[in-house]
Amino acid sequence: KKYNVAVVGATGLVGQTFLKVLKERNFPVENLYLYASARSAGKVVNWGGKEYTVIELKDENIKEDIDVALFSAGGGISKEFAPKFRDKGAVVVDNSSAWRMDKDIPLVVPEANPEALKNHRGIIANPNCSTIQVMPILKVLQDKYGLKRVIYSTYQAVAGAGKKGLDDLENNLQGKPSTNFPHQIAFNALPHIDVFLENGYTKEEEKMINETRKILSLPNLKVTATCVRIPVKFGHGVSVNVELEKPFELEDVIKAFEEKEGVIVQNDGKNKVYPMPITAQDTDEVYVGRIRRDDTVDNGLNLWVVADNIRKGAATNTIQIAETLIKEGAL
Ligand code: 11C
Repeated sequence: KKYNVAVVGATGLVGQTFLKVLKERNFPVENLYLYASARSAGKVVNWGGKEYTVIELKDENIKEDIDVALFSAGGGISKEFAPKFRDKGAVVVDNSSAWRMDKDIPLVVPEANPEALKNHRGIIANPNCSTIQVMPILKVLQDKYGLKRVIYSTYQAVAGAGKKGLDDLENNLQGKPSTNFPHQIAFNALPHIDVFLENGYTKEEEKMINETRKILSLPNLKVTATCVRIPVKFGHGVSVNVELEKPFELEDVIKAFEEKEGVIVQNDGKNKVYPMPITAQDTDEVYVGRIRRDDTVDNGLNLWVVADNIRKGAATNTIQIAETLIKEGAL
C-alpha cells in the first residue's frame, strides 16, 4: 500500500531533509503535497524525478486525502494547523514543541517507546533533537539496570537553529556579527539555547528533562541538564552521566549497546575512536563511546553520545514514527 504524504514546512532545513529521507528510505509515497508559507509558495521542488509546486499553507488548501502529514514549521503553525489536518483525516507527526507535553499526545522515539503510538488520536509529537539521541541509549540501561539519576551536558550544533543558525556561523567567520544567536558563535560556546525561565534553566534544558521523563515513563526520574551551543554545523554531542539502580559490568553495557537497533558503539579511545559530529553527519544512527565508570557514586556510568540533529534528531525520527505506524497498522 502507498500513502498520500504532506510535508508542512517543506522549504526549511528539516523539511528538505524530510524529502531526502523519504526518498532514501523508500517510504511508500503515493501523492506528495508540499506546504510552506506564502513566501515560498509557488516554488518548484524536484523529488524522485517529479516536479512539485509548493502550496501555501492556508485552510482552503488542506487536501482531503492526506494519510500522513509531517510537520516542521514551528510551534505556532503546528498549534494552529495540526488539528486542521487531523480533522481532515490525516495523522500528523509534528517536529515542533507545541504538543510534546500534552498528556493525550504520544511523544515517541521508536527505539525507546513505540508502544506509546497505540491509541493515538491523530497527532504524534517528535521530541527535541538533543533528547531523541539519548533515548535509545537510556532505554537499554533502564531495561537492564534501572535508572536512578541522569545528568546531561550538551554540545549543540548551530543547525539546531535552522538555516539562520548556519548563516550566523558563516557570517561570524567572515567577521560579521550574529543576528540569530545572542552573541558571536564562531570561536565561542553559549550556555544559552532557547529562552531563560524563572528558575535559571533554559527552555532547552527544561525540554530535555521533561521529555526524558515522558518518553521513558519515569515521571519522577532525577534528571538535570546544561545545554550549550558550540560552533559545529551539524551533529549534537551529549555527555551523559548516569547512576543506575543495579551494579553492572562495563562489557555487558557495551554488548547491550552493540545489540541495540539504531545504535553504533565507537569506544576505542586509545585508537582515537569515539563519536564525533563530523562522522555522525548525514547518517541516521546514534553513536555512543567514552563508555567508562564514574566511581564517585554507586553504579555510575559516563557516556558520550552523538547524532546528526537534523536527521535522527528531527527528520529521520519523524519518518521512523510514520514507518512504525504503518507497521502497526495504525495509519
Ligand atoms: C536546538 N534543540 O538545537 C534545538 C532545536 O524544540 O524542536 C529544536 C527545538 C525543538 O536549537
